[in-house]
Amino acid sequence: MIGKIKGKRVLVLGMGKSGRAAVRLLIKAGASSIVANDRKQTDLLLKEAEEFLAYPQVEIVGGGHPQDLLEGVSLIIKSPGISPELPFLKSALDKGIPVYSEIELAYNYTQATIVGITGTNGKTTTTALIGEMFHRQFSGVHVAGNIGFPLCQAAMVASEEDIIVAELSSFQLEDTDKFRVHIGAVLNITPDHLDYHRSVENYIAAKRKILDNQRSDDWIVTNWDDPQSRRFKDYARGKVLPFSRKEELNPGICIQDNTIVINFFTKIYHICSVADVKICGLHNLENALAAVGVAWAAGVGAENIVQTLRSFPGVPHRLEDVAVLSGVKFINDSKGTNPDAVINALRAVRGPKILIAGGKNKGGDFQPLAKALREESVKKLILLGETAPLLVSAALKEGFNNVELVADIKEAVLKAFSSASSGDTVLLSPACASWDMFKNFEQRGEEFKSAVSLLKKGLEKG
Ligand code: UMA
Repeated sequence: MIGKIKGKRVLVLGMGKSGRAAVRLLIKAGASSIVANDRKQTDLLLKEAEEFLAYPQVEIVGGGHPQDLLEGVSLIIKSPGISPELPFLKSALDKGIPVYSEIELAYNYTQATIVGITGTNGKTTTTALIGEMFHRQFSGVHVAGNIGFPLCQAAMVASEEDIIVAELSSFQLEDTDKFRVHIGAVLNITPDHLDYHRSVENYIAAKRKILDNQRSDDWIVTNWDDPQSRRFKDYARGKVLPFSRKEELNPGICIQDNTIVINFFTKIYHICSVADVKICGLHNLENALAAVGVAWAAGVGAENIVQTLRSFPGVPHRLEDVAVLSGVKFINDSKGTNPDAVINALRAVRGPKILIAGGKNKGGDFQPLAKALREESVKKLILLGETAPLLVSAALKEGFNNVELVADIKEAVLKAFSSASSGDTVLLSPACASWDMFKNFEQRGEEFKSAVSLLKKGLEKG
């Protein structure tokens, strides 16, 4: 348990978005001294953490994680992306210094109600969708977490009456202790981040921490069609509200006669037709069902739920329409960072496709994706990044040999366009993390969009 911050010496590990937000919160909470530590070189770090130079209690230490930094430290706040295998963290634990994630620090500080969404795929879309539904119904709604706005940042501005809708990654959940969500959602669980968690079991255990500390009047909304998510009901301490697009459930959110229905024992609410949901694809229908469950459990009215489902366009870098050039459609799905996400994207996009994939390896199995290539009308596979050779051999094993390797996104776009015919779709959906070639998935998606826009200009010039 973190407990009182006042008077403590706290080390914040990693000075990315979440680390910097944690330092801000610690300053506000009255920590006596704060060590802002990152492996980045000190001169670069000083530029990025410049805002803290005005605070004498903050010591900025770059260039690595030397052991002597642990002297006198009461606790460590770890940035989510930092590997738990880091020797510095092991030494801290040996010395009895507790390590918590940035979301635990946020929880320790805030009195606001937290609604949390986890799962392997669809978290960002569902979090944003729930955020929209809540915004229509309540004032004081903050959308935060893995979606890109650190929970500590939201915690600092949220009042007791406010609601924080938080996207929660396994990295964030792993180092929690007292963190509690009033309403949680589990969208689906397939192997991901195995390089970080080392085993599927550890990955699932981290996700399952969303249930820890829930009380009998809390809720867990979980995907009944997904075996791993279904199992969460066995560990639930609060009320379980399952959702399914395949089975009729009561209690539960399901589809009856093409209508989204909430069944809660004797109460039945017909929400809207499946066709009213603006975001496309079966995986997005599941995200919509989860959002309906969370919103209903929170007390959002049916009209606000329906209006949002009808108008919500999706989030950037998730099946984002970019352009149509000479009849060829370009879609940016840069956030498709594991094989399952890409299979979902391929299913959601109709017609022949040219897939651009590859990036940093997270230890996933590419064989199911390779198998789906032909089934989902992929004409050609264009590969880049660290995993390109692995993807080539997975594709060849399935007898798919229309594969081409490229050096960067710009070349990928040009090659894809020259191989495409009118009516085809060029889909960037990498199945891998971006960190081998880009700062993050957003940068990868933006480079894709710029390359498409350059191509457009070239075509216009003739
Ligand atoms: N660092 C060290 N030592 C190390 C490793 C890294 O000091 O051994 C430093 C780096 O130099 C860098 C900092 O740690 O300065 C980066 O920390 P971070 O990777 O935790 O990144 P943040 O900028 O804090 O962003 C994090 C999340 N990043 C990850 O989980 C990898 C963001 O999720 C999140 O939006 C943000 O906090 C706010 O909550 C991104 C993500 O890719 C989108 N998430 C994964 C995913 O969705 O698959 C889980």
